[in-house]
Amino acid sequence: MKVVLTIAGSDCSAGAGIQADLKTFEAFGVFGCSVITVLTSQNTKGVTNIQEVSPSFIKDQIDAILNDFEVACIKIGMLFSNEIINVVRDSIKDLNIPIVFDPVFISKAGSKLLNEDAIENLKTLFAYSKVTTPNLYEAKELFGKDALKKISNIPCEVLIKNHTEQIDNKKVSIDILFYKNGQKKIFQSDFIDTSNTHGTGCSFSSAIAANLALGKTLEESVHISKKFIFHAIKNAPNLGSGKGPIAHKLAGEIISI
Ligand code: PXL
Repeated sequence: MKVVLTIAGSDCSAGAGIQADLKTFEAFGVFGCSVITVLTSQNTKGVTNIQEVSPSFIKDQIDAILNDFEVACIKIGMLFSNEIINVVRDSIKDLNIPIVFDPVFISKAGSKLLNEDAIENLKTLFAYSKVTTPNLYEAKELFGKDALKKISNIPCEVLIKNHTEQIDNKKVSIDILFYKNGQKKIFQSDFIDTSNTHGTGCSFSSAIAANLALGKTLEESVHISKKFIFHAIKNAPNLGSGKGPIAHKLAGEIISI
């Protein structure tokens, strides 16, 4: 069985973060391990508090996994502070394992998940990543306001996740994969008008990590993961009064993984 490791934050409401990553890994039949960087208290309405795990304990968690498991892919999510970015970078920089790096800034409910002074430091992780997966807001912060048109001089592939466009009077969800060689590939699905989007970003990135671990190409992984997220949103259980969680297990069954 393939092992995938997520290094990310805990969401006690279990729609996003580590919990969403593990549910996604389970749906794709890979074994998920989890290193927790921060604890968040939150629900579908937003984040009420954040507690950082000490850098040395984050290192202990990463070492414990890497000293015992053959990890096929790593997903990196919420890192929050410079201290956490630094310890994660030190722990992964010499590994020969593909990394899906989700540069988490903000939650779907609008809560801040990264300190302002850590944005530049976050970019140092691109050099160790196979692909980074910002949403449009994060992409503009990281690469400038023209990010959708052009991404250049980034040492990994860049997937800008889920922006909406109007095509032929129909709203669609678009993801754009920018390759290091300048080529790009566009993925499209129908837009679902819903508030059940909590954890869609985390789950998309962890689905890509699971598929890379299973030996799929990046393009195949993005294609399957987009389909997975579409069905997970479509079948969301409608929980909470804010941005509700999605249906990981059911989506896995529907796309018959
Ligand atoms: O989707 C970004 C994200 C990442 N990590 C944690 C989160 C969220 C969004 O809510 O809670 C822990």
